Amino acid sequence: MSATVFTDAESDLCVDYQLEGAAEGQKIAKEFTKFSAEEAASRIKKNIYSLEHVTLNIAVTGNAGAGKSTFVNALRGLTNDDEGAAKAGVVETTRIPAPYPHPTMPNVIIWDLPGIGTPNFKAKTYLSDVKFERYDFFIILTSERFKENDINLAKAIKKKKLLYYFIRSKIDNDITAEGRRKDFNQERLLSQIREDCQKNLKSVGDPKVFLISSFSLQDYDFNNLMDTLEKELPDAKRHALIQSLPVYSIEALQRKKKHFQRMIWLTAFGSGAIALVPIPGMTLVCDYGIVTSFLGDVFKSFGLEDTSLQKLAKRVEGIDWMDLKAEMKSTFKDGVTSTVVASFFKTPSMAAIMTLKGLMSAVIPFAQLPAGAVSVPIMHYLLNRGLKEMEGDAKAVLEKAQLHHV
Ligand SMILES: Nc1nc2c(ncn2[C@@H]2O[C@H](COP(=O)(O)OP(=O)(O)OP(=O)(O)O)[C@@H](O)[C@H]2O)c(=O)[nH]1
Ligand SMILES: [Mg+2]
Repeated sequence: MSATVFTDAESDLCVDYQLEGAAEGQKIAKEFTKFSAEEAASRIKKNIYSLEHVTLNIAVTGNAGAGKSTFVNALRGLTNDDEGAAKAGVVETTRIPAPYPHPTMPNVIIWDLPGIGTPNFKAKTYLSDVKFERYDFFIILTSERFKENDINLAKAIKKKKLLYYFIRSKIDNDITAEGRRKDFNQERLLSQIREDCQKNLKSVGDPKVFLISSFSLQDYDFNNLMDTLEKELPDAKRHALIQSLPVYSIEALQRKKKHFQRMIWLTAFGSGAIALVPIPGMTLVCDYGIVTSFLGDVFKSFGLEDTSLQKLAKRVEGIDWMDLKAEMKSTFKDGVTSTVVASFFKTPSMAAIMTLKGLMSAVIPFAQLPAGAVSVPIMHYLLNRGLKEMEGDAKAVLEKAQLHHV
């Protein structure tokens, strides 16, 4: 297949299909050769349902004042002053495990745990006191050196074969303090801190330590931490984590987009693979419920809801959230409703649809799929276009808010 016979937009699609999700699409197509069309479709729908309903419980722990509550808030896209934020500050000590559901994804819960050694939480019984079996992974924070309590906790978590990650917090403070020196070199300072922590943690093995500032997740090691979690968490948990991450930079947005691109095949097959009864007035026969819910998830996860824009605007001096909203130009700028989705789905021409099917046959063996599966490539194309439109809006918002570091 030579790319020159395609328009630019079609060539883009070829690349997307081949690079971003071909393997995923082929895997799902196999289901249809193994099971009956109904059975395969029902398995896919179950898979989508369980992804949407997975729970993720993140435990954040560490010594008093390490920055736990502030980090919990940052993960939820909140500042310490926002409504519903975990209380933080020099005198507000966390005394019991406190659950903080993510503002737009309540199935993701970030737990602000009391540090070891605070009254009622002794090292020996700490894990059972905080009900360790509840959490998918632990984050152990310190703003100085890791102490004996941190090390003992890590060892105990390891013994239970649970995941844990060390964070050295408040890195911005170190940079401000050292930045006054004439021979200041940020990279050198960061590697010194990292090495120092690792030396300090030798007895736990050779754990990675992530250097983070809760005030600027776009800097330092937060992205590395997310890369690591993406590798180490099981599929469904990863899905919940990536969807719930705040959109703090273009890089964070790209991570989400890649993730949703993989989800598109599942959604295309789940919504379009078996013949359904046509809805009067609709050109496309598909399961609109699945499609609307997917596009709605993208909208929410990209931080495009009014409430998310309002939170973002609060962090940027001199910007009203309506200025951010005004940057959004896509079909979905006012939200993903069934009416908007229906009109979006009326747009492709028949010619485009035939080209698509031809293009995608190179990746997916449609001949082996049930007759209804003819709408799968169209669904894939439209979902991808919807995703790209919303990505455009999200980028424009980030740029306006001047958060476009890469
Ligand atoms: N500069 C800077 N300050 C931070 C950061 N994270 C937290 N702080 C500040 O450190 C102080 C303590 O933060 P908290 O989030 O309350 O710490 P904590 O671990 O929850 O404290 P306790 O619940 O009392 O154990 C607050 O004044 C925060 O504003 C950070 O990343 N950078
Ligand atoms: Mg606290």
